[in-house]
Amino acid sequence: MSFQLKGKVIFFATNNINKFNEARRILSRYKIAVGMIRVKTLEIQSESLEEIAKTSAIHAYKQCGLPLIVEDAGLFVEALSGFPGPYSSYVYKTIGNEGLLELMEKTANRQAKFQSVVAFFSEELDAPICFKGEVAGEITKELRRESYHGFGFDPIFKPANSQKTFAEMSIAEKNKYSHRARAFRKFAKWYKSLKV
Ligand code: ITT
Repeated sequence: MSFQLKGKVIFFATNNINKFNEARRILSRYKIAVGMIRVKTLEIQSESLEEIAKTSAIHAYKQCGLPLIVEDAGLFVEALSGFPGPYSSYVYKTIGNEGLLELMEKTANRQAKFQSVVAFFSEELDAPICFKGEVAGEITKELRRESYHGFGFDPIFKPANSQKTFAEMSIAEKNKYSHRARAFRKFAKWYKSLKV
């Protein structure tokens, strides 16, 4: 496969500036230039983050014809059988962090994980290519967001081997652990390995 892309700007189709800022920091380490575009992403209902990310990437590409990334992420809580998972966005908007903590009030098992799927699509590809990242951790007992940096479920998620929640970390610190950073690093390594 011959790629014309190397050295060009790629685009991250998202409406979430926090996701963009985290990704940009990772990609800059690999000298990959990224721009944010707010095309309308089509989020199908599916149990699979990969299916959601791939469908969104094709949908976004049809609108702008640019080499782009769509990322779909979710929080999977063990004691809730993986809920909210692919429904994280909806659950965050409706019951939010307080609602999730309430659901887990009497739950001793606090194990949870974040997953991220980065889907990249460009004219050189027949189908989007996906890269996955995951981080295990636990749901805290209360909101912890001193000097709040993050977004979404960051105030209630503490990655394993850390004393801090994601919301208590700078972007650089969060990127040492996060699902998103892991997926974007995999993407960056693949992208840098392409032949011109
Ligand atoms: P897009 O426009 O890119 O779709 P989004 O905010 O809807 O942005 P996702 O669908 O990938 O993002 O994520 C679903 C929800 O999961 C999101 O709204 C957050 O509440 C939560 N989430 C994802 N990644 C997170 C992270 O790193 N920290 C905290 N919450 C996160």
